[in-house]
Amino acid sequence: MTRKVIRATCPHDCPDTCALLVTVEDGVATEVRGDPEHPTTAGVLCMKVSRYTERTYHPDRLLHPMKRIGRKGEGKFARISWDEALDTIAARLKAVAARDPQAIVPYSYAGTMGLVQGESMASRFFHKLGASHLARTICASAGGAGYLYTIGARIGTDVERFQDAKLILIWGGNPIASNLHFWMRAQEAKRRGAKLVAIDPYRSLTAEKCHQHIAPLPGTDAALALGMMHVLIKEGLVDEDYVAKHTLGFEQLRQRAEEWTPQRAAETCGITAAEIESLAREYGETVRRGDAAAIRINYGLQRVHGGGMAVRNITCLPALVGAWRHPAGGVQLSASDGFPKNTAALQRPDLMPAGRSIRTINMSTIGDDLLHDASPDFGPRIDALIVYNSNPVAVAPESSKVARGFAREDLFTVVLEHFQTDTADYADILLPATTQLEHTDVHSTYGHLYMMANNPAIAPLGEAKPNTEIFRLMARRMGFDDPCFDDSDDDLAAVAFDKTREQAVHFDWDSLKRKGWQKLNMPDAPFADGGFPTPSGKCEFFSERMQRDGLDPLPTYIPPHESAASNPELAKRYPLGMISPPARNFLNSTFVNVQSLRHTEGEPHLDMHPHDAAMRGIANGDQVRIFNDRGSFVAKARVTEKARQGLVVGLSIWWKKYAGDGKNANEVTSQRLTDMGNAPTFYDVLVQVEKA
Ligand SMILES: Nc1nc2c(c(=O)[nH]1)N[C@H]1C(S)=C(S)[C@@H](COP(=O)(O)OP(=O)(O)OC[C@H]3O[C@@H](n4cnc5c(=O)[nH]c(N)nc54)[C@H](O)[C@@H]3O)O[C@H]1N2
Ligand SMILES: Nc1nc2c(c(=O)[nH]1)N[C@H]1C(S)=C(S)[C@@H](COP(=O)(O)OP(=O)(O)OC[C@H]3O[C@@H](n4cnc5c(=O)[nH]c(N)nc54)[C@H](O)[C@@H]3O)O[C@H]1N2
Ligand code: SF4
Ligand SMILES: [Mo]
Repeated sequence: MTRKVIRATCPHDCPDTCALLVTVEDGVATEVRGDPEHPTTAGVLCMKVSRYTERTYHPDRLLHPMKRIGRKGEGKFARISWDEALDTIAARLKAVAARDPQAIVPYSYAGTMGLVQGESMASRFFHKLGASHLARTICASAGGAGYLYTIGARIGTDVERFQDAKLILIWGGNPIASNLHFWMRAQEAKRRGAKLVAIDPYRSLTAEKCHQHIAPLPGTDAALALGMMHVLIKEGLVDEDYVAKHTLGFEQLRQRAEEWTPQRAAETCGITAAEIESLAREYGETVRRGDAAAIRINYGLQRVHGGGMAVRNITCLPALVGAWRHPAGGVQLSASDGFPKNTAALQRPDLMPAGRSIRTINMSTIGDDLLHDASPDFGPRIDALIVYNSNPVAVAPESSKVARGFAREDLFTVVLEHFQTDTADYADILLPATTQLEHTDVHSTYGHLYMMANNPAIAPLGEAKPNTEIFRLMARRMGFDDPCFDDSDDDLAAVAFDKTREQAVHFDWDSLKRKGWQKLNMPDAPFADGGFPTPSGKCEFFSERMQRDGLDPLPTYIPPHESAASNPELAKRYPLGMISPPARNFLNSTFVNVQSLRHTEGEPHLDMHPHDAAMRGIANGDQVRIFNDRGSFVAKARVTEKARQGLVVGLSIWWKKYAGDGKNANEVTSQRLTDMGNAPTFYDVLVQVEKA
């Protein structure tokens, strides 16, 4: 028997980007474990990925190209050859491109976060074709925008420092489920005497384990942060020296914060003024003592109308009190801008047809866009869609419209997938893609500071091919002869990071492949002495860029699109707020088809407060229908005080075909967008619930 251990990387859309060791026996992957030497992974994987071989060798893996033989959405396919698949695709795309290549739209997100199997060869292909651009907004662009206006780049406190903090605010995140290796650091901080505070409308697994849980109404975090600023300024907890040297607009901020008394903020947030006062005092006093106060913002709080502003306001707090002076202080939303990605080398925007402006389709409104006719504003109707690394029919908002769009008979749809997902059911041509164990990749991350390598552990299963290879073959069929379409996956990985930039001067693909991971060159406390990468070089309490973009240049509160306070008319019919954050055993919609993980989640649930349940005659375990004007879905009620009164929680994202009624939470979510970043508002939803 031959036995080897391969260095790999978890490809999933998770901040932890774990270093994996894959055991291969006689060409078969038999075990996937966490690398004990990698500092953030520390030998630990989440349940999902420790079961990785179950996913890779799943009996439902797509192993051959297929063409649709039933109705769209029905999921009936027949096996075809790669030649037939590629010939069909090339013929259809050429016909559409002859009219207008912008009628062709790529649709992809972070099924894999790899820089090679994500947007490298695929982007080259679409650039050369002159296809529409896709704005990849579905997850993080609202919070990202708020952070960028304030701090200048998505750089923050190193996750490896959090154990040294004395106070950690876990704000809009559920790290036990979705950021486990940060939670391990927070636990270590707790053992060393730190206090952990969760700020979350739902008593999540994480909130249950923190010392304190503050439960604001969804979409009101911006007001909470303003109330904290009010207290910090009024009680003299501001670091005047830091503010004078490294921030912009304090005087205007002071006036704005003055309006946000703890009473006013508390009313907006549905919590008590005392909670806001004591949180602000504890935060300010921790820093004043010379200890570290750290904030981990996660994306849960920015999936609402004012999500960008909420992140912006929270991001002002560390500069106000000087928390950045300590390497364990400050804030982390994302670490992604620490990585000097060489996007131009990977994606080759120079291949785009010269002198033509190309429209952008927002992935978060794909429902409306697929149903849109040609118009001068919109451009051509979407005639062809190529989906990879994403499952829009399950994950995109206002799903009934998404499904109607995908069902259009005149739309040509190609899906590259591991499994026959809800989206794959609508494909005209379905292509089998390799998993992380079968292909090469290189990774940046958004939760730690290591460049990561993924070596293939096993040969591709069946006739599966890497995304890169599929786009190479499609390029050849389209007659694209630029030599860049011959680049191998190793060639692509070798140019992934820009070695002229300080953070990655030591990047070398051959050695990274052998070692598995390598930390970026980054300062220990990134903003201890200011140096913010904003236009002013300061943390911008006042932002001219925001003013230019038509936003309030100062921290403010933007109410939800749908809440009892902001839309009382709608709330008469649909009185309950609904959020649908990630379930622990799924990763977005990935893993829902892995039986052991699905069985752990059970079935689609809806958590609701005993009072809200009793008013509707609903008992624990009843099947309930959740509905609004956009649609409805069915789930099993769990009557629990984890959901605050007035709020229901449906952990997600279920494949529709595994739900009793063939629907999921996105039936009721809306396509309305956030205040900045054009992101979806998944957690800004009003519904009614009744016994099914
Ligand atoms: N197991 C698992 N891990 C995952 C994922 C997964 O699906 N499953 N998804 C991955 C992806 S793509 C992402 S983007 C990250 C997301 O990871 P997180 O940012 O941690 O986001 P969520 O888990 O969506 O939300 C975290 C918490 O935010 C709360 N929340 C909802 N609305 C609000 C609000 O208005 N204010 C506040 N303060 N809190 C609110 C929710 O109740 C939830 O408990 O996780 C990644 N990791
Ligand atoms: N209601 C509700 N909706 C949400 C959210 C929510 O919290 N609530 N969260 C939102 C968020 S944060 C996000 S990020 C999006 C996520 O939405 P998506 O990015 O669509 O994520 P997944 O659902 O995990 O789907 C990824 C797909 O990519 C496939 N895949 C993985 N690797 C490869 C590969 O190498 N090649 C190919 N061809 N395919 C591959 C997987 O099999 C999987 O089906 O969903 C959003 N939707
Ligand atoms: S999903 Fe996240 S926690 Fe789980 S192995 Fe991957 S990177 Fe690590
Ligand atoms: Mo996400």
